[in-house]
Amino acid sequence: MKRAFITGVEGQDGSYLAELLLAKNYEVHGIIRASTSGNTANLCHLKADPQVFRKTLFLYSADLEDADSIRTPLEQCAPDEIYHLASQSHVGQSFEKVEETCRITGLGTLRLLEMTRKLPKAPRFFHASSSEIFGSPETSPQDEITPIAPITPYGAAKAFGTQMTRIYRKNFGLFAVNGILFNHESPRRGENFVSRKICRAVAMIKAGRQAELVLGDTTAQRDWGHACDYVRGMWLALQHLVPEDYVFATGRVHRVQDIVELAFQAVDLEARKFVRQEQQFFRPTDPRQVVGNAAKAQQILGWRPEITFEETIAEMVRFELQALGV
Ligand code: NDP
Ligand code: GDR
Repeated sequence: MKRAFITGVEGQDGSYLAELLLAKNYEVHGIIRASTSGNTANLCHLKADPQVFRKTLFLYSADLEDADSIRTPLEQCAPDEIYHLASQSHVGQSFEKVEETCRITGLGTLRLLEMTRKLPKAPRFFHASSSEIFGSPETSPQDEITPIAPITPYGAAKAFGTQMTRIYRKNFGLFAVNGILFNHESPRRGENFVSRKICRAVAMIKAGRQAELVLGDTTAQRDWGHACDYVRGMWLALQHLVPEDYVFATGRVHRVQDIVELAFQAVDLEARKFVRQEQQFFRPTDPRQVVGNAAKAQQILGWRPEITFEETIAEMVRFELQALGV
């Protein structure tokens, strides 16, 4: 039985990855920070399962900002694979919390790499890197050799973690991999990310519990996939013979406005009657031309996204309606 250690296990990706690994007969160890501010519902079903919780799934309270809190469970677990997903992951918030973002997302990654290197038997290491490392790139689509040129504090922190992961691979011989992940969504997405914010608001408006949806830049474009496809990519990346970086993306680009229209259509409402824009949700800088080329992951790992943008938004709206009993 393989053992995996997941940071950020209670987040969107961490929870799907835990399910995937448990289904593959892994023993899964994950850390959750005591002062969790996010979605604590993602692991409820696993914690409630007596066949799983504390049998094959073990959870620890630990914080990336406190190296000692991580070292103990990491050493106890002695993992075969580490999936490093914990992060201050909100790009907009990174403009307000610049230093905190760099400490958690940048320095936190370095701390974990250093601890990993010192384990008696170094495990394989996956770092959740991001398309944000490319900023607003001059070439499209982006791939593994697109220059790193972040334009947001979050992007800069991820760029540091990405480069450190490469340095530990090259200089210390660690089996360390960057998955350069483009946006991916699901019903488990944090509520302040745009896809979830829209789908949740649409359900609330349909239920008569909310009057309007207030957004920032609805012309913004992203390459949006489904989280389940991306965690499968993470696992595949660590099974390959040699450690390499991979872009995970759909190669298709949509506007925020496309999510708005699909979500309102799903409940037979006219978007223009309920949506307005407000300055507070616009960002000082926002990447443009974000679209990934996942040809390398496809060729080497046999990875390709299976769930479409349209299916993802439909699933998210359905989930929100069900949660409200509509
Ligand atoms: P989430 O924000 O859902 O999950 C991140 C997790 O990290 C949360 O559970 C959070 O806990 C935890 N965390 C934050 N700070 C700390 C800390 N100091 N110590 C320990 N844990 C901490 O992100 P996703 O699941 O969406 O993304 C997973 C990873 O992939 C992240 O690193 C993200 O930056 C990256 N990524 C995600 C993409 C996406 O589209 N989803 C695309 C590109 C990269 P808490 O509840 O306490 O905040
Ligand atoms: P992003 O995702 O910044 O790409 O980071 P987010 O869903 O926050 O924004 C996507 C785009 O929508 C625009 N937007 C709004 N965004 C939010 N959150 N709220 C709004 O009201 C709103 N209105 C318009 C944004 O300006 C942006 O252009 C995600 C995160 O998961 C990161 O961790 C990850 O690294 C990147 O994706 C790739």
